[in-house]
Amino acid sequence: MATAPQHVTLASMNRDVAAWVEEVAKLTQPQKVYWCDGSDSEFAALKRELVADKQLLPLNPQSFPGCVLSRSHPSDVARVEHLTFVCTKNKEDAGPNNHWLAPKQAHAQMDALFAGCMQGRTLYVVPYCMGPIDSPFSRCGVEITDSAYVVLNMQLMTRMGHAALERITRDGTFVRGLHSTGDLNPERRFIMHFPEELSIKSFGSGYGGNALLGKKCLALRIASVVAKREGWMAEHMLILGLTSPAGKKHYLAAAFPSACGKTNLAMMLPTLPGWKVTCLGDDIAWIRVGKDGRLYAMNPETGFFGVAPGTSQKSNPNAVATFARNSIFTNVVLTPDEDVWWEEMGVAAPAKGVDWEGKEWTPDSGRKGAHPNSRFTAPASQCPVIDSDWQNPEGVPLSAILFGGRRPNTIPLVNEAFDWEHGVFMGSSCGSETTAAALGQAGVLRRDPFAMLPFCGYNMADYFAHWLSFAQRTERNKLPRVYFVNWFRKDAGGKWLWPGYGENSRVLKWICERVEGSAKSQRTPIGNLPTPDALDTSGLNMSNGDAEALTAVDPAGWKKEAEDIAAYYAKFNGKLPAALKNQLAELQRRLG
Ligand code: SAT
Ligand code: MN
Repeated sequence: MATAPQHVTLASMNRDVAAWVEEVAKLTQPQKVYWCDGSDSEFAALKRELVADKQLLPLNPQSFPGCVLSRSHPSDVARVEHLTFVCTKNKEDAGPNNHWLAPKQAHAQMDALFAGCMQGRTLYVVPYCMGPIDSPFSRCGVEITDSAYVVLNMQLMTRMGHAALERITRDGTFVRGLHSTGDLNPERRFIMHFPEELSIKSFGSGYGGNALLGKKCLALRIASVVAKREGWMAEHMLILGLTSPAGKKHYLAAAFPSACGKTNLAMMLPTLPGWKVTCLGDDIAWIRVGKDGRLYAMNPETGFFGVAPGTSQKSNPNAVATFARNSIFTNVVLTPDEDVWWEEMGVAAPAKGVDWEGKEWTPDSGRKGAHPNSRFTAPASQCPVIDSDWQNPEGVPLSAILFGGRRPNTIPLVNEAFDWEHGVFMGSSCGSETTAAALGQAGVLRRDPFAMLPFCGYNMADYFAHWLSFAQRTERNKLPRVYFVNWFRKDAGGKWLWPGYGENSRVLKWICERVEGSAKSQRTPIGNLPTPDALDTSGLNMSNGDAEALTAVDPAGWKKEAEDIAAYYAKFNGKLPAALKNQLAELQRRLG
């Protein structure tokens, strides 16, 4: 670990940060305070320490060089939405989409938990920058944490350390994030956001979205509030580049709820010959109107925090290459060769191994070896198809925005919005079956507008209005086209109708050709759908019935869908923008 004189240098760089660190240390009583400089040597040293301390297990240096395995507390495996709060002066500002507490009460409750919680532990000071250090659109934070695991993950996921602290000093402002794993007691676990003071307090969890405060807490919940005020957008979206065989390139952003395949789509290997996908980000996009009037998207992160189960050479070869070195695996199986394994990895299960809870495990034990929400943390720079512009301080111009979710029926494979307002309507009515990424029952349909339900830091009705406002912020023809996609349709027997993964390039191709004005579509009551011949299904051996089911309107299903959206809209108590009410009424009228 770095030596004391260097800490003094970092600590003396910014008086505001130092004063806050001192105040927190007084409250939390750590054994020592360590300022992170973000260097490779610091990362390596910290990893060595944790390995020596048995908090991390080193993996096989031949097959997974520089990689480690972490096991969480068995109760600490996912985001905890019921324990996540937005604390604003007025309850109405947090909206029906957030749990709310008055700031004063929230601070009192949290400070009582933090009092003395770092005794015997190290307090790490983690200055970080979301977005390229040199981008005017980036935002900085400082996370104080007592978890070295969090420090390592922050090092992979953000621009962390010395350069970030310099930028904070230049900016004169930063988001304060205080985190402690506490005693990991689920009864004493809360994630609180104070958007009006630009601060976050998180206690009792070491899990990604609860503990890596730059990610969902800053880059989505806090940033969404700042973005509303400043006229930009903080979105739960991947960003990808799509290049056609003719060499024409378009950038797309896509919002899907957690664990619905954003990482897979973001770095997909297209099956269609001549098409190329390059990746700019897999989870978060900050979007603003550029000088030319188009919407520009930037990924504020530097790594991928992806779901492990289901990630294989077949489903996502680029992810497999990305996490092959210098990565952290959390809650997966350890094999006797000190490799990692998980369900649907595309590799035979080891005859015996150690499961995510650290217990001996065999494939016939009747339980999963890896937790369904087990994760890899890997540097984006190692992605074989990382886009050359992924760190462009201006971001990249978007040609299309996609929304999607897990919908076994009714929702077609791809549907193009008539215009911006219709696209916002599509985003606002996103629904998806729940997954293991959040605690709770998986597999039930819930409305998850813009895939932002767990991440929008203010009243969702105001958020809808903010989205609508972009039609006034630039010329309409400069706005990206909007699409709703659904890779998850099933037939009556429960079989997937669409092969997904690399075959999704067929849908991207249609979208790309629509943007360029060359692909055919048919106007239907629900949107513009591909004509039967417009979607390239060559070589898929799909039955006509299946192809038809994927791109046809199911009027009965859609009437039910519209009713369900109406019921959802009712939650917004008259605050819902009129444009969306009209969109719903128009849809119902078109359905007859
Ligand atoms: O744990 S995270 O919130 O970062 C991942 C996710 O649920 O999207
Ligand atoms: Mn996510």
